[in-house]
This record gives sequence, structure tokens and C-alpha cells, in this order.
Amino acid sequence: MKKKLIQHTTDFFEKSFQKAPEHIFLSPGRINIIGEHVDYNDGFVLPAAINKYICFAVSKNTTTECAIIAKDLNEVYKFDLNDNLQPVDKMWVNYILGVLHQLKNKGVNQGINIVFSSTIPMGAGLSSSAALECGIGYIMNKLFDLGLSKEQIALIGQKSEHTFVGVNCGIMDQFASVFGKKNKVIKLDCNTLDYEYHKADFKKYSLLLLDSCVKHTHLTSGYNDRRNEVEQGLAIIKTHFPEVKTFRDCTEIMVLGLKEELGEILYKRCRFVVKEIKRVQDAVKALSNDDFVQLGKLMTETHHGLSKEYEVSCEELDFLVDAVANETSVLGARMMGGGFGGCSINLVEKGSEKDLIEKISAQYRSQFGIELKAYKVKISKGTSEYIN
Ligand code: GAF
Repeated sequence: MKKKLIQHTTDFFEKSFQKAPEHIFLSPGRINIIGEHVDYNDGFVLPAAINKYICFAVSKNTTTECAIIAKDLNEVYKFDLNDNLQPVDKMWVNYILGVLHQLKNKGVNQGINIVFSSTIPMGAGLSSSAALECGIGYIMNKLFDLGLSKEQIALIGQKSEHTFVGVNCGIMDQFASVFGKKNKVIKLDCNTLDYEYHKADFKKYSLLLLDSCVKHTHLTSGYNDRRNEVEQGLAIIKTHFPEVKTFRDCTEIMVLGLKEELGEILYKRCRFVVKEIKRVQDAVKALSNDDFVQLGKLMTETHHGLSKEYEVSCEELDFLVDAVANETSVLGARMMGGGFGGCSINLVEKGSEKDLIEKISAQYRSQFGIELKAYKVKISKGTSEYIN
């Protein structure tokens, strides 16, 4: 799959620019075991990069013009580095321009030709956008010797999303894409950006993604609304508890005590955040102790919180999680990523995947008339140059 992706991206570059590309880069999508909607709340998250990538075939050219070809969309975008780079009405272009806007005065002074193609399904909650932003940041760093650290590349990607796309995302997706390591999950402290790798060895179990095929876009969904709500909630909590700096310093009891003042919505949102931050810490312990039953239980609890308290799930995702609840081969399941569509992540007994997919697909088809997609993913390394 990876080889094929590299081959067809390279071939397309040659066909488009009549020359072989000088470099090939791969930038991965990500999963998240647990810790949802807490990255922008100073919590902990537990993501990992996966073996689904955007492949970039790249060469510098001798002008200041850049030609970017999105092979899968059959679209080309050209611009000059001397242009005043502003958001345009093509979303995929904005992820790229947002990064270049930050880098063009830092040493990116020569045009580039790029063809990119992807095996990360778009809008499935696997962070194809972060893979694109981080891929471009990584490429520029390499080609123009900008001296950026991995952390800076991730932050540049995040800023691009804030300023050129309009989604006030946290740092999890970009961090996972850049810092991914084979067979490791990353425990990231989103407050300090300290991180540690944990062995992603699920023994008898594997991670299975079920794609609801309901497409989300965080812009039109309530992503930014959720951010505003929790900010308001935290401001109220802080007026009563001056020692609270972030959600990490809050307890459920504190939030409960302010239920009336917070009102129903803010109360639910804040309660979810406080509980989810704790759940990630419990999940890391469970993972370290090979206690997969506990890990699965925590994942399912997260789903119910995301669905009922944070309200970022949807009918289809709730259905997928409920459908596996009584399967003995499934230890836990939850929606993953920003929500409002995309994938559920399931911790399932190895060997049971095929039967499970068949069974759930039939139920899903009969309920929604939608063909379910399923992905068995491997945990892989982060954004890097591919050297043959
Ligand atoms: C999206 C965002 F981009 C992340 O920063 C994170 O908030 C996630 O939703 C929810 O955990 O993927």
C-alpha cells in the first residue's frame, strides 16, 4: 500500500513536471486511544501515528513560483512566493498556504513543485489535515534548512489551521503526525508539550477502526463552539477557585458545586473535560499493566461522555459503539477525533475482526443504508523523508 502510494505519486510528478522528483516525504494520519477534546483544555492525550499517509513528491524549481498538485482531487494550485498569501476558497490549499505564510520570511525563498496523494481517508477523523500541514512544514524545513524543531513544525501546522482554516484545534493531531514512532503511543501533556512514548503492545488485542462514512468538517460542526463553552466554564470556575489555572486543577466536586451557576450546558462540558483528563491517566496505567479490560472500559466511558456530555457524537457513531457493546470479542469502543462523524476506534480480540466487520456492516447498512468501511491500522513512524 505504502509502496504503491509512493510509486503513483512519483509517476504523477514525472508526468506533470517531466522530471523525477528530488525528494519523497511521507506524513501520517493518527489515531487516538483516549483523551478526546482535552488537548485544548491542557489535558493529556494518547495518540499515535498510523500507516496511512500523505505522500509528497517534491523538487525545488528555479523560480519563485510554487505549483502544488493534489493528485487525488485532480486539482492544481499555483502561486508566487512573493504574493501576499491569504486564505482562498479551497480548503486543501489553505492548509498549505497557512504553513508557507509563516515560513516564507524564514528562508523559503525558492519555488517548489509538489504532487501529493493520500491513503488517509478525508473527513474520517484520522487527521489528514494535520498530515498535510506537518508534511509541508517538514518539507520546507528540510529543503531550505530552516532549523525548525519537530515541536515547531507541529505548532506551525496548528497555527495554519487556526489562521487559514478557521478551526481552533488543539495540538494533538499535529504532534502525533510529527512525533509518531513505530509501535509506540505518545502520552502528551498538552499543557507543557512534554511527552513520553509507551509501548503499543495490545497482546491478544488489536485496534480496529470502523468508519461511519459520515463526513465531518469541524468548521461547520460545533468544534469552535465547544472551545468557547469550556473557556466560559473555566472562567466561572476560576472566579470561585483562584488556585485553578487549568482544567487539570479542577475536580468533579468543584464543578458539581457550581452546577447552578454554570448552567446545564457548561456544567456538562466541564464535567466531561475533568473526567476525561483523569481517564487518560487511568488508561496509561491500564496500558502499562496490560489491563486491556480496564482500558476498553475507559474507552467506552469516554464515548458516552463525548456523546451525552460533550455532545460531539452523532447517531451513526452512537450506533456503531452500541452495536459492539455486547460483543465478547470487543473490550471497548468509542468515537475518535473531533467527532460529528468519522471513525470509531475499537479494542478487539485478534482474529475476530473479519466476523465482527461483517456483522456490524450488515446492521449498519440496514439501519442507515450506508456501507461501513473498516481499517486495521498499524502504529507507525511520524513525518519523514522516504529514502529508497
Ligand atoms: C480534532 C482536533 F484537531 C484536535 O486538536 C482534537 O481537539 C480532537 O479534534 C479532539 O480530541 O482532531
